[in-house]
Amino acid sequence: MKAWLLLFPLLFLAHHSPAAPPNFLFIFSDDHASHALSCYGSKINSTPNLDRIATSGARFSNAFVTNSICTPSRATLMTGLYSHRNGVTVFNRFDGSQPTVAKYLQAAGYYTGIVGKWHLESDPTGFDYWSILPGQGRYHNPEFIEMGKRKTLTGYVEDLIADQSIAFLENRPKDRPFLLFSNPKAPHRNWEPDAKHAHLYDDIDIPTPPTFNDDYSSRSPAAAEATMRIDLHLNASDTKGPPPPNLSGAALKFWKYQRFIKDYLRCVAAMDDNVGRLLDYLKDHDLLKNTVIIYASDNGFYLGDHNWFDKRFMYDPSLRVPLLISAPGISKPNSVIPQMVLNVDFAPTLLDLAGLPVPPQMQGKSLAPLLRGQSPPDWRSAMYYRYYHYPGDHRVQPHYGIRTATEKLIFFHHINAWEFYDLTQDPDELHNLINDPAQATAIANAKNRLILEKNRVQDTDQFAEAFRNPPITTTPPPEKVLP
Ligand SMILES: [Ca+2]
Repeated sequence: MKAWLLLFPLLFLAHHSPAAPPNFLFIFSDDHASHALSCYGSKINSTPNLDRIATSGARFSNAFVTNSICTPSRATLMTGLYSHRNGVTVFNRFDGSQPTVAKYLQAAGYYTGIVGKWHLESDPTGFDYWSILPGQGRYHNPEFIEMGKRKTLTGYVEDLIADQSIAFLENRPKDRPFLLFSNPKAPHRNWEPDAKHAHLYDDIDIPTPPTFNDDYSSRSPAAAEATMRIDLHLNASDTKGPPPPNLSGAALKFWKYQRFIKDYLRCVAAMDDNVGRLLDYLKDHDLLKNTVIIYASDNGFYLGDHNWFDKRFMYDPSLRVPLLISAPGISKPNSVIPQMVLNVDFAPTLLDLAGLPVPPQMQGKSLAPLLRGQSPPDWRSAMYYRYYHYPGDHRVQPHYGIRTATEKLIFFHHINAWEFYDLTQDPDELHNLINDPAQATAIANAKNRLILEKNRVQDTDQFAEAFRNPPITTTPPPEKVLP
């Protein structure tokens, strides 16, 4: 056993508050964009059960991920570390010998479990019980790996994940707090609905997003290179059959969008129903009063935004994720928290809410002060992002950048191309201002800020030097740099 793990129960005793530690139900879905939840103002669907979490607790209106793709985001959830620190930058195998939030909570006495999507290739560690989908898993009659043993279950994946999650809660030792990750597969590609929702939206057209016809004209070449366009790259498997032969141009694109978005939203609806089952279980067993409920997605998603499906790019539709937290006695009902929060914050938050110390290697911050309604004056005002997977499935150029409340700077380092967006004037990120002379000072400052943030999170690989090549002539803004 690792030395840190041996020490941890002692640390727990030292820091443990008099109140009983809370249970945790963490629902971590796959590719669910925040603009497909009604509590986030969705114009295209309704999520009544997810909205229950927002109503009883807090909705974070500026939650972002540090690498918008499945496997890396899951490694970050477990470790509280950026991809370059936990070793999972693309779809590589997670080194399960690392400290994780599950191990820390398990060592402190929690009964820990994970059901559903895992997607970290190595077997889960730090869990007393696990039943995971192999890889991406299947929507219908899926196989699970339960504690190392494969089993095939009959039914729809979202129902089966909720069934096993409820069984975990039923069978848990009742004298210990629990940590349960109940991780949906939905609404990941290729968006296969269940029979119950197969005809939802049959009689209506789903509206297209405002950036549906983005032509990428002001962007770097990276956008045009990506192979994730609604009109060009949704295939017959995605649309569940070939298009009518008489369609072309805008009409064909609209047809493909309808086929994609309706199935996507049907999968969301099935997931939302099962979130309701879990919430009902907690309610019926008097567990709501001492269970922290968290809902988040591993990344956002382009729902036709910029003529895309999928994620990866640092633009807001995939950078932003839904994050709902109901923490009894801590979060305020129906509250909205505007501060910039990241997926590196999830693990520290769980440990802090459990009354445990946040281990020094973790790179995120506990969200507990924000849940209490506080506004810490030193809260982060910029975030660092980095994407690695190229050519991958969709030829999205690797890039890194920073986002503040008002600006976004992106560097596609393989092709030495920059983009800069003024989010106050251009929230849809349609006008790349990198060559606008009026923005020269703002861009130079943003480049300096990018260096600071890159160093702050200790991302110091070979591309750091490539990045330093552009001349930087202005004084960096005042910034506290961590050692
Ligand atoms: Ca995902």
